[in-house]
Amino acid sequence: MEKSFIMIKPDGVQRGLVGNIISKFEAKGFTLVGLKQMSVSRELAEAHYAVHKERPFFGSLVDYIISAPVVAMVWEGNGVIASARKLIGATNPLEAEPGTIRGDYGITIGRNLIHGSDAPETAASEIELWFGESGLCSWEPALKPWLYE
Ligand code: DAT
Ligand code: MG
Repeated sequence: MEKSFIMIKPDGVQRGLVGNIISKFEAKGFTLVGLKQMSVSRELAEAHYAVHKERPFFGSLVDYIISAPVVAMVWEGNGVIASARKLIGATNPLEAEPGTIRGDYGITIGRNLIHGSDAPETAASEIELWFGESGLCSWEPALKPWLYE
């Protein structure tokens, strides 16, 4: 079953939006299989954003991610990677559609609330990076929304 790594960034936690954000994924019908609030080391933040290490915003991005706890999650379900990106909205919250998480709650790219994996390969490597040691809680919901299409 497809999985995506989703992280509520420090601004989402500081603003008390954890419940609202989790609700959107739950209500959509995806299955939560990993969840932890944690402080992030500089090493982990740099590894997570390694693809952006040559970009001018890399330093401030890493400083932001390690500035306060995040909520790291893994959500499971058919099509969850692309669907989560739609729920999250465009990278720049000013360009994100109303109804999306960034569109509803954000106004600046430097505080855009949430991360979501962008492809199956990145999802697999991000899940390994963030949950490799603690592992996931796989379970089968009694009600499976994806079977009722
Ligand atoms: P996304 O988080 O939508 O996958 P990304 O992978 O291109 O976006 O960039 C990772 C994060 O880096 C993004 O959530 C916010 C920050 N970022 C991206 N482009 C930026 C820019 N031009 N200026 C400042 N921060 C930026
Ligand atoms: Mg990205």
